Parts: sequence; C-alpha cells; structure tokens
Amino acid sequence: MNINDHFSASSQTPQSLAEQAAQTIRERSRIESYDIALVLGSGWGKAADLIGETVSEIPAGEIPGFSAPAVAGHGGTLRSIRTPSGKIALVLGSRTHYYEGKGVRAVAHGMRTAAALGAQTAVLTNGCGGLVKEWKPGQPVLIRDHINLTGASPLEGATFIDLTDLYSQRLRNIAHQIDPTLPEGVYVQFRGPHYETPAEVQMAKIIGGDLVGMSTTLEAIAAREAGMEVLGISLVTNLAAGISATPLSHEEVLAAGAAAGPQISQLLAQIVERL
Ligand code: 8IG
Repeated sequence: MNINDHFSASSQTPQSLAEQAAQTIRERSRIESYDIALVLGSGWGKAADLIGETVSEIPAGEIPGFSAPAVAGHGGTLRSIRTPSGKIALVLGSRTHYYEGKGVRAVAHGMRTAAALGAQTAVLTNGCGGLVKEWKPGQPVLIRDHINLTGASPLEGATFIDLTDLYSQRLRNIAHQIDPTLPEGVYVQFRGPHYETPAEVQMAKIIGGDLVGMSTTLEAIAAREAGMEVLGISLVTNLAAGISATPLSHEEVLAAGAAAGPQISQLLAQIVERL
C-alpha cells in the first residue's frame, strides 16, 4: 500500500491513524507517554542534540502515516529524547510540507501523533525569510502570531477552533526568561515551494508580516485542535526576496543554519528544559 493511501482511506480518521502511529512509537521506543513534541525545521537539524539523551530513534518511513523526507537538510527520523529533568520529547526531524502535495492530513499527522502520545506542548521551529532589515541570517525569532496564506486548514468539518494566543504568551515568556533579547514576529506562510517575488514580500509586510516561510501554521492549528500549547521559533536564514540585494538559494539557508547552530541549540535546550 502506498503511504498516501493511509490518508485517502475514507474509513480512517486522522485521529485513528495518529493512534496507530502512536502505538507503533510506544512499542518501538518502550516509552508510554510523552511530554513535548519538537519539530526541527531548516537549520535546526542539530539543535536537538543538547536537549538530552536519545533513547530511541525510528526511521519515519516505518511509522504509519509518516514518510521519508524529500528535501536535503530535513532529517528523516522520529527520536525520543529524555531531558535531564526526565521529560520525554518526541523530536520530529521529518516535517511534511504542504507544498509536497500530500494534503493537510499528512502535514498535521506529526502533531496528532504527538498528542496521541500525551504531549501537551508543541515546539515548532522553522527556517524562514526575514522582512526586518535588522534581523541578520542566523537570528532566532519567537513567533507571536501567524497569517496563513495557504488557503488550507488541517481541520475538517465544522471544527471552529479559537486561535487567539495560538502561540502561547506563557511559553513566549519562558523563552524570554532565557533570552530577553529574542525578538517576536508575525510569521506568514506561503504555499511554496518557490520563494516569494519581491512584490509578494512587500504584500506580506503590508499585511503585518515579519517572517515568510512554507511551514508551521497548519501544524500549529492542528496542535491547538489536539489540545497542545504551542511555541513557535523561526530562524531567519535569509532576508526575504527584495529585502536584500542577492537572490535566495537553498545553500544559503543551510549555511546560515550551520553558522547559528551552537547558539540556537543552547537556546532550544534551555527552553525545552523549562517547559
Ligand atoms: I529557509 O525566504 C526559508 N524558507 N517562503 N521564503 C519562504 N520560505 C522560506 C524562505 C523565504 N527562507
């Protein structure tokens, strides 16, 4: 059976597939319950290494509903990490992007699986373009709110979910206790996978955006629906198109992530330990 068939099988609800995935993870990791879901975006690949001890690592393709990653720089495993204080984090190194065309169920599946494992907090990281000139590549930014320009929602049916304080003020306060200088911004999700035109970047700015990217908003909504509290952290890996003089490249993105690695790794570890 093709992995996509998991999502098109009409008898299967997203929640029941997430339950199946959760059961597989429990059996393989021998951990019954999790506390935190952590998604590693572009540039954040190594940032989980300081969080704690990896007690289990499962290739994404071996868990129902997950698939191996399509993009270089996006790791393909689900890791279980025990923090020094004994919390258990499920580290999703393989995010499914909306632009892959697998549908919103595939995008939301990681959050639903983490929730099925008991996780009450979702930490969503990403690499993105910055609209604020003062934010150089390598700058981490807390997501304060988002604008979802994909036209999609992970929710099905008349599921009216309040998104006031989607990016929890309480969790942003915790991050600010660790680094009071962390700026906050509004993340605008475009569908991608192309980067924006300069005109689209100007539009994002005019409607209130500070960051542009291709992920996070649909996962955040799914996490909230599943009852989790959400923290979003972006790593500005490039100035958005037209903000800087040079064109964008995926190599630039990877290089900025590598350069910022040690600082954001420490930041993430400290935040996770205090959640
Ligand atoms: I990394 O400039 C990264 N992801 N949409 N625009 C969009 N996504 C991104 C960008 C960017 N940089």
